[in-house]
Amino acid sequence: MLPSTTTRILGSFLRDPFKRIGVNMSSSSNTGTTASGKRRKRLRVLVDMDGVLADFEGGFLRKYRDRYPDEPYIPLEARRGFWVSAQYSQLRSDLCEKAISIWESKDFFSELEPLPGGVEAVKEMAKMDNTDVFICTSPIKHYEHCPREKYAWVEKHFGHDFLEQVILTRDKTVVSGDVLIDDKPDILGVEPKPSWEHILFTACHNKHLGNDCPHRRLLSWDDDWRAVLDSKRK
Ligand code: DGP
Ligand code: MG
Repeated sequence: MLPSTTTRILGSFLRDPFKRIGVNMSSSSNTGTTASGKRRKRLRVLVDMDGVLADFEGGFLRKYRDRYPDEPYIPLEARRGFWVSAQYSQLRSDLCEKAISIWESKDFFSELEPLPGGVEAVKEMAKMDNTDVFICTSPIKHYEHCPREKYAWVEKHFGHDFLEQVILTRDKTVVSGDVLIDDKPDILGVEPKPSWEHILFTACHNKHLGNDCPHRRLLSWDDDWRAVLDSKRK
């Protein structure tokens, strides 16, 4: 009898052998073929999760107010700066820890609501010719719940197979891609020249940034993300 892991792996391969082979071959060469038989480079799109697909800010504020109803809070219109804890600590120093306690709690990441249109857009991208899509997300360092719940969130909204497309990293500069759609204004890491163009996804904490921010923007998933992808195919 085969050991159960072998049976499971064999089972998933037999369910969809051609898709898996096709994905692996095309990804490794990073090329596709046009109707005229010419080789064409595949586009690799990296999509951030918190603040782009999952409503981190809305989920945080709701749970913070539920847990600390008598404490002051920052409405979403007044959010400034990427780090939520930094702004809460400016409001009152002890609120920093209270803010952190919210996203370190069990079920915080798995219960985040999807941001409007994001899941649909990524599903559409993933079906486009010559396009590989990955969800590229930084887990918090308090790892008890966050990494598992991020996978659970992707499975719930995209299905089990899409777990193949998840990249968990604290340093997105070392991940290669053509484009990274992300709400963090400054994405820094060990690689000074990442391969991707950063498209800044508008969020409550970054919408006031003007010329300080050099990146092209996606205002929401209603904005023309298809045109952004097309601009990178040329
Ligand atoms: P990403 O969206 O991949 O850039 O991930 C950033 C994570 O950091 C996301 O889970 C939101 C979270 N975050 C937001 N504000 C703070 C903060 O003040 N402190 C910490 N530790 N994490 C924060
Ligand atoms: Mg983000």
